[in-house]
Amino acid sequence: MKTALITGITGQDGAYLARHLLSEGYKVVGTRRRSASSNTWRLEELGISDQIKLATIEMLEFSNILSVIQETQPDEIYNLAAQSFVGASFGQPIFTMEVNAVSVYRLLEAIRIVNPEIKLYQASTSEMYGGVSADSLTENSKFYPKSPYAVSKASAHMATTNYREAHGLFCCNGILFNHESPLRGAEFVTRKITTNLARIALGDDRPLTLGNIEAKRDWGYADDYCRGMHLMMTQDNPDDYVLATGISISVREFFQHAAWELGMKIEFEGDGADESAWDRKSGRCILRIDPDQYRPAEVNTLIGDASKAWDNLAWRPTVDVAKLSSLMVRRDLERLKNGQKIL
Ligand code: NDP
Ligand code: GDR
Repeated sequence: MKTALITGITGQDGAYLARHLLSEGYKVVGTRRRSASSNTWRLEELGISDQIKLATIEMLEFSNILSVIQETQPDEIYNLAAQSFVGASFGQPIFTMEVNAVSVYRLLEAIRIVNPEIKLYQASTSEMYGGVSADSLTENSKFYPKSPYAVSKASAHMATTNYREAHGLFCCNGILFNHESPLRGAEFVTRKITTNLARIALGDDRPLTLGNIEAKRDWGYADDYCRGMHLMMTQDNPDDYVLATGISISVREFFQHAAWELGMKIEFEGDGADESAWDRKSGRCILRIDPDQYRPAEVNTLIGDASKAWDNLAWRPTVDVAKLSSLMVRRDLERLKNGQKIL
């Protein structure tokens, strides 16, 4: 039986990846940081919390990382732990760099010390391309990070490649475009839209507020992408792969898809920061623009080309963005109807 160590098990991807690896017969050890209250709700929602051994890792502590790897003796490590919110990284650049970039060195060095045969998956991101204007981004596209988050991830990406080349470690960068699900953190824009529209559909008349609704993203389904992470780790040779759907739509369009799913009839009024959206069925304003949500530097459009993953890994996304928005908003509606707290 192989053992996988997943850092960041309490996040969206940690939950789906853990479920996938369990179904593949792995023993899964998941790491979370110390906290006064439990935040394992995603593992509970997927019904796998009792099958995972939890360990505590604070990614800023080298000795902590080293001792958990020594105790666990994993075959594979999936490094998902990160300060993953782009918006917050502008206010916490040094912390973001420490957790997302310097900690990858901590992990790589710990692997070299404990057992250089341990494989590493590093959670890289389409944000590294940031300001590159290209119709379709591949593993060979240039990086142009537009936030401290993107700079930190580009740095971690290059460190991972360097350890593969310099020390012969089996490490892969998964360059994943945005992937969402009903387990997505509520601060990310897709889930912010679906939780708030569900609340509004149940009668709450406070409108949703968003920042730049013209930003376009290539949104896929997290479960598909976590399957792709595992495929990268089961190849004969380590390599980097883009995972994306190849379709990009705006925040405005995602909002429309989710609102239509709830039977709303949307009309937009005004421009820029004065724009609003109305549900003509209920006559209520359901969206206002909040300039405080604008980012100091924005990534306008991202579209990925996952041809390499299609060809080498036989990886395919199974859920398009319309279906994704529908399953997210329906799940949030169900949660609210059941009196569940939105987490
Ligand atoms: P989440 O934000 O949902 O999860 C991040 C995880 O990292 C949480 O478990 C969090 O713990 C943990 N964490 C944060 N800081 C620390 C720390 N200092 N020490 C230990 N653990 C820490 O992210 P996702 O699951 O969405 O993403 C997983 C990874 O993939 C991240 O690295 C992200 O940057 C990257 N990525 C995500 C994409 C996406 O679209 N989802 C796309 C491309 C890359 P806690 O619960 O305590 O906060
Ligand atoms: P992103 O995701 O920055 O792409 O990073 P997010 O959902 O936060 O933003 C996507 C786009 O929506 C715009 N936007 C808003 N975003 C948020 N969060 N809240 C708002 O109110 C709002 N209004 C408009 C943003 O400006 C942006 O253009 C995610 C994270 O998961 C990263 O960890 C990951 O690396 C990338 O996806 C790929």
